[in-house]
Amino acid sequence: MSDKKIPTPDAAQEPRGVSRRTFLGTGAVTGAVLAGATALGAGTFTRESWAAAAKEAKSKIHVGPGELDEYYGFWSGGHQGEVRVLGVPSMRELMRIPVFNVDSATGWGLTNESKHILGDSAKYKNGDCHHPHISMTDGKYDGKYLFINDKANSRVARIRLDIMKCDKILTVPNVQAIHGLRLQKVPYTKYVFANAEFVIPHPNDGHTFDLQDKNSFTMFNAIDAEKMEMAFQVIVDGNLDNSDADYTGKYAASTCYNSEKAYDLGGMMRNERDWVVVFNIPRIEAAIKAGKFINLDGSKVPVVDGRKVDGKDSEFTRYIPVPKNPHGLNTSPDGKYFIANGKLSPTVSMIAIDRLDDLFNDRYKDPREVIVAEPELGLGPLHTTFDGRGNAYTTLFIDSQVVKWNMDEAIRAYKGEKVNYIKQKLDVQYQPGHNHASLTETSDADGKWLVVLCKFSKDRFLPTGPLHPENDQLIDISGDEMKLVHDGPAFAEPHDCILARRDQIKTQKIWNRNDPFFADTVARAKKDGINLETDNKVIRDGNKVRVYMTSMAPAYGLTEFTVKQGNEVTVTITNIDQIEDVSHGFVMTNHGASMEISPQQTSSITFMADKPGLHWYYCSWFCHALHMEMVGRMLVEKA
Ligand code: CUK
Ligand code: CUA
Ligand code: CA
Repeated sequence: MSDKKIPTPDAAQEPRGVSRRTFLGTGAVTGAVLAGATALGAGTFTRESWAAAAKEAKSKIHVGPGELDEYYGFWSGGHQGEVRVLGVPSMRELMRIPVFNVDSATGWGLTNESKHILGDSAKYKNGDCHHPHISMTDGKYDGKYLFINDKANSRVARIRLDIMKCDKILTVPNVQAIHGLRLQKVPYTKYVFANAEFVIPHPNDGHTFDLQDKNSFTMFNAIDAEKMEMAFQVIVDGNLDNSDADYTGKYAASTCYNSEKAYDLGGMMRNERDWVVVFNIPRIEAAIKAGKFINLDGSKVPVVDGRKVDGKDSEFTRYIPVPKNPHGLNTSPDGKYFIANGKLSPTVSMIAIDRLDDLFNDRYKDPREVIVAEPELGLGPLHTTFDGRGNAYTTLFIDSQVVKWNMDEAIRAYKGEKVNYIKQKLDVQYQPGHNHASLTETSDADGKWLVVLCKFSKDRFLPTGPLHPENDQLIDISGDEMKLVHDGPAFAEPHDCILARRDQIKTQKIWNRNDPFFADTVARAKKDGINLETDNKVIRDGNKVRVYMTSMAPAYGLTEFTVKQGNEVTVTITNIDQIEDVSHGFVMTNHGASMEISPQQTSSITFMADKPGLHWYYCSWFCHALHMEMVGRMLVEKA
């Protein structure tokens, strides 16, 4: 592998004279396990061709002042813990939605409303999100919710797309590291499928390090999307990485890279094949309905066992051997295939979904009979996306390329026909993980734009010190040839994104006063006898002081209130402005308190009045010519 010749951009693209291949030294690291990969030319670059391409690209992605983008993009914020909203093709960042993090501007993680949503997990200030997915009806985005996983603290969050705020967070019990997340597509998103990556002992009470024991396992999890409660869990062999669901509502599938259940790197690469595990959702539902389930380690969630016993399959699962440490799992938008991306094998494996009924009815001698093609694409295939015209686009992490290939031709080649299923290889900069084509997860896949999320940006942007941004590249796939049109720096580390047509997302312009987002606060005010839209009052309840006020540009309803040192103060503000875009804020200086109050929203925050003295509070969102003057004072009297 190490002698494979990779064409590199000219010196202008390689200002520090480092080739990307020597830069990562990947040949040396993975050469042994990747032997047998094909080497295909990637095209060559000249200064002129880059300049010409750049000019053409500019005209494609230019969204002029005042014009709107065609697509919403929702980007995972990786281990930064948030979701970012981008416009595509301009790649302009429109909004950030805090989820598994603390956000100073909106007060997420600080306000009572957000802490209520964070629940038990409010104690965690970190998160690691990977996979944002939009709810569907009949295999098309319905624009209602976006779901995202938190690998770091084993959570799944839901974002309401009408207000672009997180409204539910669930910690999945008895597992570690929720990684893969996908939604049921058909008939609608009843379940969020979220798989846990790491094998742990059960009960995990400190009694053992032993992962080979039969009581050490991980689970595939289904969450009721509407209630955001656990629906069921399935014990599996090996571990689980990424998942997807089919277009019949019957099957979901996950990749497993650690069939070895190994503790060490070498061990996890020991087997030539790991597997894709397929879940039969109706059979699991039927077993649970019939009461044939167990509960695990003090949780009430129904659990079924999807492991093999003495080599015999359970009724719930089938294990399809695929090479080697597979990573991404992607359903083609025609509903025909699950595609497992080989990672340590240069191949992807195409599983025919219409053979899964027969697989579950034990009509095949070898479970690999459901595999209809295993095309060789290049080094380090991680994720595949689709244009709806029969082509697939797979990221090659090690080759730093996206390869476009044709699915039907790959199937013909697998049958022995001489056909070159590879259409094009395009260099990306550098080391791509996920890629995502517009509407690819739905039957609407429209083959217009492809976003490629590169893990390394190296020389593509002005240097920012030892920590580099990632590079989210936009590729035009509307023609026969893929064309790179934009480099977009992104902070830690998007992993994945999703694109929806702008007409598929419908947002509210201002808050509805009956919104459940702040219903608890409204209920508490009611108990205090407060009319939130009109009252400016201080309620004293022992050591607790509840301050209610309105806000209307450029003034708070209360500009002075007095508390005693040691009081726990809750400030509740209702923004009675009805004008779109007039958001106010509330910051109590030197108290760590900050929040957003958008038009018709009620927000509240609680802090300790521990310092005697006069303390100013001010509006933090620029709302009016007299925004600086939108202030008030809290007097804290000595105890
Ligand atoms: S994973 Cu990061 S590149 Cu978490 Cu979807 Cu594949
Ligand atoms: Cu209100 Cu600034
Ligand atoms: Ca393995």
